[in-house]
Amino acid sequence: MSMQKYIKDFPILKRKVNGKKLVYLDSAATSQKPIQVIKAITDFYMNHNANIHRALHTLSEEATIAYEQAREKVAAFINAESTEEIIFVRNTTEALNFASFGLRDMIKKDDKILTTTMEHHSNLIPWQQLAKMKKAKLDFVDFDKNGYLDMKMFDKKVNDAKIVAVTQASNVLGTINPIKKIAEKAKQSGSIIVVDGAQSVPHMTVDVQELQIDMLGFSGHKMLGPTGIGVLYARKELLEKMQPVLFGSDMIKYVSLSDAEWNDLPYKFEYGTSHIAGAIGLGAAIDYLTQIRMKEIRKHDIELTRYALKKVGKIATIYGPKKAEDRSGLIAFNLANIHPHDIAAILNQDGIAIRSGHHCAMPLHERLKISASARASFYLYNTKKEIDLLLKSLQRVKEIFS
Ligand code: C6P
Repeated sequence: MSMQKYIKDFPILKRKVNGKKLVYLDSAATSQKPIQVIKAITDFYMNHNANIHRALHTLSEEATIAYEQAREKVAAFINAESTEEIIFVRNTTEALNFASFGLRDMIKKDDKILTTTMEHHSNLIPWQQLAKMKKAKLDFVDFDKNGYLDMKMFDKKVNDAKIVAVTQASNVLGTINPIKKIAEKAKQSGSIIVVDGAQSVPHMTVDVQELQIDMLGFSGHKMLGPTGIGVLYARKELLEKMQPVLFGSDMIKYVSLSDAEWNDLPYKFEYGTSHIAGAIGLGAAIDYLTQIRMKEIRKHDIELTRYALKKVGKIATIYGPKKAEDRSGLIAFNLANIHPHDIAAILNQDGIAIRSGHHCAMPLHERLKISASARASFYLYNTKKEIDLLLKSLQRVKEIFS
């Protein structure tokens, strides 16, 4: 397979777990990191470490340049109009909290916030809290038995929505939602469209201008970058109207004893000392992904997902769309009545890492009438052979419980 040549870049994939070669099928939780990213972070700490935007000495200047170059890479990666639209945050969760509470002055009593029943908690709780704070209404678009969003329901509900908050790819169903269509309708209704890109940005081309979305959140750690760094993209015009959520340090232009004036974009939203090495690591991850090309990564995901749907689908119940083209690179499933934690524990004996539980999507699991699921998720370093090993191990689980 064409991606095979990149496996050697991931040092951790050489290790053994329980005496078996590691098969890492948990990239939707966090991806592994190539040596290029690890080296970029080490190089920063070994040769350039200093705080940014604060001092005139050489190290500080080098650190500032590297940090701002990372912002340029992020802007180019999602085709933002300018770097002013890229806010470095800690992760998708922080991005979506900044989105919701940043909009607090634009939401009033009885305004409608529309989201879906397939959201991760990170794109649900911030909106629940905003709705409670402002006495606004929270409404939901449901999904059908194949895991597709009910677009008729969306069409009906979007008309009077002030905010539409939706995931581009579900971390359980795998469904890739029609964001362009959703954004078009949201625009016609005058709604602000916020997209959770945690599972999409690492796996496919996401062009914010082409999609015409207002905001997008994503995490560096799911796209080969380090933990602790993420991105909130928002259109400049919107960021200008939004309020900061965390206050202090360099996010100001002027401070008196009684008040403060906010800094220019994007710094208005970047409180305290930033995760400088994290941003630089994310920049290196973007270089790596760009060199492979997102189109190729998407193709690889589809190929592996199609194979997994066919193979694992024979013995397990897989949730979400049947067509690999409509899904991101993951399958969540249940195997007979065996608890997903038992499945994961036995797979771990075989060196296979999967996730089990509610995957921070409790309402989605309730909607499926299950309490938990097992999930295998793929990235560019996974192979069909590893899916064969997954299947073999799942068969062993079945035998143990028969
Ligand atoms: N989902 C998973 O195993 P953070 O943790 O902030 O980087 O990402 C939150 C998040 C938001 N939206 C979606 C769709 C996600 O999948 C996630 C993270 C991980 O599924 C950890 S719960």
